[in-house]
Amino acid sequence: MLHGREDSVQLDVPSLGSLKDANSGCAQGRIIGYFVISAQNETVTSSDQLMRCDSRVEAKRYIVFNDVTRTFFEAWRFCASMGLRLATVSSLEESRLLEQAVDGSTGVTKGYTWWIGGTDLGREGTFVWISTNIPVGYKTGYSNFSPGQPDNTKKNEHCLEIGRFGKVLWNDMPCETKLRCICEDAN
Ligand SMILES: [Ca+2]
Repeated sequence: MLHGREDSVQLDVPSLGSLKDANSGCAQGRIIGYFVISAQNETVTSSDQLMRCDSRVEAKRYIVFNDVTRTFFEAWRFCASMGLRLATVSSLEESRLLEQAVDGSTGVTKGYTWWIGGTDLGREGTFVWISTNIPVGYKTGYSNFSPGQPDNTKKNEHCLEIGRFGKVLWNDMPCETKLRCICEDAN
């Protein structure tokens, strides 16, 4: 996987000018990493700029979709089809932002539940954000499960929703359940 990433970088090495553009927009950390690899053949200054950018707080926007219900994997692909990704939540600050997005969304009704991007399908009890391949709580320890969750009811609950046991508290649910979903734009 890493090899593939490096290949893709070499196929599209950004010019110094485009690196500066990326820096001014403060692209998400994952992409900054790609640029740093390819920047090593350019100048040290571009690498330094990108590192400073990476240390900033990422701008993140949650987009709540209330019209159509989808399975977890349908929701995952739905977000990707718009250049977004299924929501990830890595801090209390982000969880508050998520709550604001839900409260401010159009057509929201009491009892609605939404997929976010966590799943433990790979290994029971170990949740990963499918959107970023980063383990839930990685480096932050942050999680926001409802008390008693995840409970893996009938040993068939492997995807994360919010809304069932409190507005932004997490619960594991069967992945084939059809729910509304929340995407994010972290660029
Ligand atoms: Ca559960």
